Amino acid sequence: MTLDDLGWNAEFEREFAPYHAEGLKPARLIRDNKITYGALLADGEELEVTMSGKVYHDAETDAELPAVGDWVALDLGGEAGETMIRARLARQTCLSRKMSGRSTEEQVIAANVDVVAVVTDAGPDFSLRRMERYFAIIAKSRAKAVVLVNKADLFSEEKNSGAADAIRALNPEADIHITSAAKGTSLKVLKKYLRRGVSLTLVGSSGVGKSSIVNRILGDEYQWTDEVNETTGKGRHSTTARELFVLRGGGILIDNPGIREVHMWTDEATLRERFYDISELAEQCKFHDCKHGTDAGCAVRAALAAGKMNASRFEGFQKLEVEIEALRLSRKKRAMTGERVARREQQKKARRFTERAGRDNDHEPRWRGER
Ligand SMILES: Nc1nc2c(ncn2[C@@H]2O[C@H](COP(=O)(O)OP(=O)(O)OP(=O)(O)O)[C@@H](O)[C@H]2O)c(=O)[nH]1
Ligand SMILES: [Mg+2]
Ligand SMILES: [Zn+2]
Repeated sequence: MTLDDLGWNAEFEREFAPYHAEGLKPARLIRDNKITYGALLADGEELEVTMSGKVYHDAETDAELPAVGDWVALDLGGEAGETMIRARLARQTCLSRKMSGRSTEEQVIAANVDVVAVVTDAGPDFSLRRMERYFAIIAKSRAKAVVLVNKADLFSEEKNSGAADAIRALNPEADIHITSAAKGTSLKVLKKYLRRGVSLTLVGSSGVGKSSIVNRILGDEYQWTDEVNETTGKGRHSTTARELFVLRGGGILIDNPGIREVHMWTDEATLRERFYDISELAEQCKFHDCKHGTDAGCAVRAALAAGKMNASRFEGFQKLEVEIEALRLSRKKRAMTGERVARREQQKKARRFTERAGRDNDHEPRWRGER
């Protein structure tokens, strides 16, 4: 493997020159482990890395922190044997979305991507309004827009082509393909984009088949996907961190966790508040730790069955704990990095103090002598 296989180019090379002089190594981030990152080096070696305090401090917003797809300068001989991200190269493209609500913060979905493939289906996931939003963020990213109307095996040909036509009408510049990850139909069209050094990322709602498509292309069950959830009719959450795969035949695939309507950058109370009615209902469930799935005496499912509750609201409620967990992890990452910085500052201070004390001692006899 070479850097070019990972998407390296002359522009990155130029920007990296000063880091090269410092003995730092270029690497591409392939996984966000929340506290650490997975990084891929030119020789194909994969390392677990942490960001330096400087990188953390220089980032004025979360969006400026390293993200999957970013090129970084690594210090392989960091203190205590840690491999450190010393700098992040400028993003040539960047797929991100604005946080909803008051916050103006941006969340990076994938950095340095050439093609963004939005995965949807002609059935329950189909929404032209949501597709509009995807097209808007892709346009901003400067990547090429592709749409995969997946799960074609589940719907009639008319329904699939009707969905594709409606999407095409929204954005004539986008490439629209009808696919089935289950049957392996039409996934070869993706090969057309996946040339050496080209990065393609898959986005879309949870359960539309992004990981299944990645699996198909990788040709093995690299990623875990679950059977369809009997309550929601969707696949259970499987992808939790973004993952970048370098294909043997050339090209780079970036899988993503499903993009939820509820964003995870708000606070826990606000997240819970949105579903206070369901939370109250849940208190009437027979079991205290009811998962509202197959547990007996579930008040939430009873309300759902009685048509007293909107199914999509229930789905949102079910994802709530996942959202909250994600929120906690991102907080923890910030806190831990903060602690790391604080510890280092303390060490520096201690060192300065010792040095000064040493200097004072040196001076002491002379000072006495002068007196
Ligand atoms: N019938 C049919 N089922 C599919 C197809 N593609 C995926 N599935 C099923 O849909 C479910 C969800 O698929 P995943 O690939 O995990 O979906 P995902 O988009 O990666 O979901 P998240 O990781 O949660 O965002 C699984 O049970 C898949 O087997 C398809 O083309 N046809
Ligand atoms: Mg997935
Ligand atoms: Zn319940």
